[in-house]
Amino acid sequence: MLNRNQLFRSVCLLSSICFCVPWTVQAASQPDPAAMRQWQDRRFGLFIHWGPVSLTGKEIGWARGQEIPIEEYDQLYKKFNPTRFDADQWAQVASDTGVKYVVLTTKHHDGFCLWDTRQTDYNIMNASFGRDVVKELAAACRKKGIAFGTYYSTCDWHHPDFPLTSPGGSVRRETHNLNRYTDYLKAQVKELLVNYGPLSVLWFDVPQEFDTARGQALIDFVRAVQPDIIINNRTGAEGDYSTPEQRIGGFDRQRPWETCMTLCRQWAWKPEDAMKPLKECIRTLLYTVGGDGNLLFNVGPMPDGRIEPRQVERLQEMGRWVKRYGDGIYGTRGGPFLPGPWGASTCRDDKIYLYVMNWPENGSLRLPVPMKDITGAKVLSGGSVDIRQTDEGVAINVPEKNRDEIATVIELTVAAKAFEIRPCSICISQSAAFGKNATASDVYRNSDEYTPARALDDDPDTRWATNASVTSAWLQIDLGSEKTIGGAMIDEHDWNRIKKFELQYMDDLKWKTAYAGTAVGSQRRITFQPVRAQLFRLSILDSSDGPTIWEVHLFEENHKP
Ligand code: FHN
Repeated sequence: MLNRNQLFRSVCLLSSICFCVPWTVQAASQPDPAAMRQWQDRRFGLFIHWGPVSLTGKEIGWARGQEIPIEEYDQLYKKFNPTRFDADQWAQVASDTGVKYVVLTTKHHDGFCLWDTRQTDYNIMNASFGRDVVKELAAACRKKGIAFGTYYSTCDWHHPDFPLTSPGGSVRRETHNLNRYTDYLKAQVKELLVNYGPLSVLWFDVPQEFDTARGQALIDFVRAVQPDIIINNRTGAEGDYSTPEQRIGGFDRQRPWETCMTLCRQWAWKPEDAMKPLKECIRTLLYTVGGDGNLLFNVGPMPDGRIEPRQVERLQEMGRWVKRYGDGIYGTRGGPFLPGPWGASTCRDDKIYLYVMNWPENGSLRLPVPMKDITGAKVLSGGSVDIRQTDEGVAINVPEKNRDEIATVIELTVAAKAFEIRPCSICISQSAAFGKNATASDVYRNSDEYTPARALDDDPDTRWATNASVTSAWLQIDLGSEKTIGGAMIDEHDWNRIKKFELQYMDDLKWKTAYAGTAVGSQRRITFQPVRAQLFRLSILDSSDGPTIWEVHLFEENHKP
């Protein structure tokens, strides 16, 4: 009895031999919905960047013609003999890490192929090593029940037909043939699909010279060979999902996305490379899944074939944490509470998982949902949870001794389907200005990155900024309704440019002063005679240069700043 893989390969082989299936048959370029859902449910993958360049400790592809002369780079494979490569060991590391899929660079921009390809001699079978790495790793992953996918660089600076060459594709070849190169690329991709498939994903990259039409034709070609494959957005066309790189994507439940990020600094092996601490690794995963995305976390194995022991250890530490709290990671959707300085949340069916990373100074976290919707709460990291209704929603707290340094995991049971709760933000500052409508007299280059809203988002890493040489400016806050405000916190960038300011409120259509001051500085807290208004304004009357503010918090009279 053929298993799925054998069946898939025999159908491909049969159709390509007996029925001459026109490989260019027009196929739907949309992903199979079930396959897309399965890809999203996996949530966490391991990216592996490897090749003969690991002998040098320099960056794969980019070092060619840069730190390493092209002729020298292209001969490295003859010395490449990773005798300690053990695909089962890599698959075990993947399993220990808690990833549900692996993506290996089968061909990076340098054109070297890690499988037994018939399209070029520039491949692993002609290296000292002489073993089919893709075949061994695909088999080892499947043995572990881990989905296997392949990275395949759209650009190829080694191939004589590709228009661009090293360094970095910055040199245009005098003679080239993009159509012939595209045929080469398709023949290789078909080898990967037919001989090593079915693949979970085809991860294309750096589509230099590939316009949307060429990219979409490539997607259709791939989907004609394997209809349920998932393809990223780096063929030149949109593909099935977006790929924010080295950063966590924004909250987005509409279009699937996957953050790809390195555990160290370099994608390929680099001795003594800086490695991310465990807390950062796990919070990266939590913020990613909390945003409804996947995380593809990268390692660059050593030239002897091992994944560096300290990196294995870090991945296994991650895996132990993920193993404990995976219920809120795999098979969930992001939200309903938007990621923020407080933490992140995921949901599935009637469950919401809160990953609380920072608690408000004065205790409870405020969830902007009615208490009646919450029928249960438990701390997965152990201990008790206090949950009660307040006039601003549900207040939730966990005793300090039960809080987890990386994230305190609270599982809420709700009356409705959690995914249907409208996504909303959680404020940890208790500021009445949090998330409110903000306008300003000046915004640095009118950039979204520096809008006045950035000063009301509770995020200490975003700020309102103004243009250079601006010496006076204002930031106006509309609370939406009248509130009685008796305190504020203003956190100025440490450039400390502000020399004179007022906190004003609108009364009887006139701006009046609630507080007047000189320098602001870092996290300046002020109290004043409470005033009742809907509109408030930070009016900067004198500044040595464009003022810039991390946060403005307004506190109602019964809250302490
Ligand atoms: O140039 C590559 C880089 O080497 C690495 O493969 C990353 C992974 O997403 N992609 C390209 C840079 O965007």
